[in-house]
Amino acid sequence: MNARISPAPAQSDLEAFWMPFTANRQFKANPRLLTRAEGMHYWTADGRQVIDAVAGLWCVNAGHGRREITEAVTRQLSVMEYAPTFQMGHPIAFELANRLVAIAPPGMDRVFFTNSGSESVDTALKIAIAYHRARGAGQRTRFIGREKGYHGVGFGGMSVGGMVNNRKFFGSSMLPGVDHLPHTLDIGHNAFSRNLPQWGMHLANELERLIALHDASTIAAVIVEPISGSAGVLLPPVGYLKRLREICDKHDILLIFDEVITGFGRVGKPFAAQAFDVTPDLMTTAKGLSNGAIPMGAVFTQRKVYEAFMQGPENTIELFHGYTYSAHPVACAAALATLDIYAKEELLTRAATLSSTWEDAVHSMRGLPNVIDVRNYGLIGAVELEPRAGKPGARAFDVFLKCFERGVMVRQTGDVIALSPPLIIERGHIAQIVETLSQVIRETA
Ligand code: PXG
Repeated sequence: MNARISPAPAQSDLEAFWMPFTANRQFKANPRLLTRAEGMHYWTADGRQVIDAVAGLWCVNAGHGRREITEAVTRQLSVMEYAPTFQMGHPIAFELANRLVAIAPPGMDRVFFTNSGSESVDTALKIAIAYHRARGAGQRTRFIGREKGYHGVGFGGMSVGGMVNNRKFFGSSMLPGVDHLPHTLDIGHNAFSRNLPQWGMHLANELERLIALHDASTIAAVIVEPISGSAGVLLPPVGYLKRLREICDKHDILLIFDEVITGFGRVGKPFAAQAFDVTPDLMTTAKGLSNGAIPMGAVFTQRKVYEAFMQGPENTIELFHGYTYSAHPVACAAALATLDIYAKEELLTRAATLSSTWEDAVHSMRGLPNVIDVRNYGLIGAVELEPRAGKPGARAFDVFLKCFERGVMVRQTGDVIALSPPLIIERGHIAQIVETLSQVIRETA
């Protein structure tokens, strides 16, 4: 049980908080307030139980209210609430890095800690540029991202990202020299594919075209999400990621996988790199790392990346980058307790065990009114709806609202309903989520 359950604020008390990625006025006129969470569920301020079909925001992979995490955090707070990691260290930071390396793809055995996915992305981009510089290729400063990519909201992540609304309001305040691959969603060819779509591997060859345009000698790294989450679950066609890896290798360009969503069991292996058998040079993570309980992120790198910095006199700082809260002891304690739960309950592979049940359940929504595509992989699902004429996103937003009223929290992005439940989900929960969502889609004109 949570120790503190806040009373619901009065409507007039909602003004001061400028809410992120939210229609503030619409929300504040009709707030949806969560006050307690346990297992697969939230409870609302008015006492309703709501099943969590999105793991908070793709982060609470081990489910809510995990006592082991609460106890680890409480213990750490009482022993040492904070310690710096600039020219100082504390033991559990090193322990956590070692534990993470043990589940990481082969060779990815160095870890840089951050506090969020956005910070992980900006860290990885900076490491990529500095890596090339350290090797005498300081002219390699360009990045290649992808249309519809989401890499957080820092200036770096925004620049390599490809979600138009996240970019257009900020004018030309982007990193220079960024280009974008085409995205891989093609409903014409791939509607209702199960797992990875067969069509579209050739889209990776667009990277060769961009390299020919800019010249490989100017490009530091390619960054993609193995599976795009925020833009509405975009899957990599069979063979696509391997092809990106081959092209990057050929041109000495670093490959960054943004695994903020796909990391920590979402796709049936600890990381998508392992599920797809493609190892990047850098991997950005956050969210499931600490089960969402305490903010934390981590960038994994291949040893060769780290080693490129470990040159020159030993008393030089090799990377002029870091955060006051890098490897915050309380976040480390939360992450260690999270990893213990993942190991004990075999949660990092549970999505693979459940994926065929999950796949059948989400694909049962094919044929419902306005459903133009269903996509799935691991414990990720997406239902794409035909947009209402002239009102993009409105139909899916109505579906999201009605689901919430009926006790199911889903995520809406554009005309897509995205599902990414905690990995502790049971078959009965899957049935409840899909039944409610199906009923609501049927009723939503
Ligand atoms: N990279 C990826 C791939 C992400 O999905 C970030 C970076 C940024 O992480 P932070 O911790 O800075 O938010 C993300 C975040 C959604 C949704 O609705 C997705 C995210 C955040 C909020 C909502 O799909 N992903």
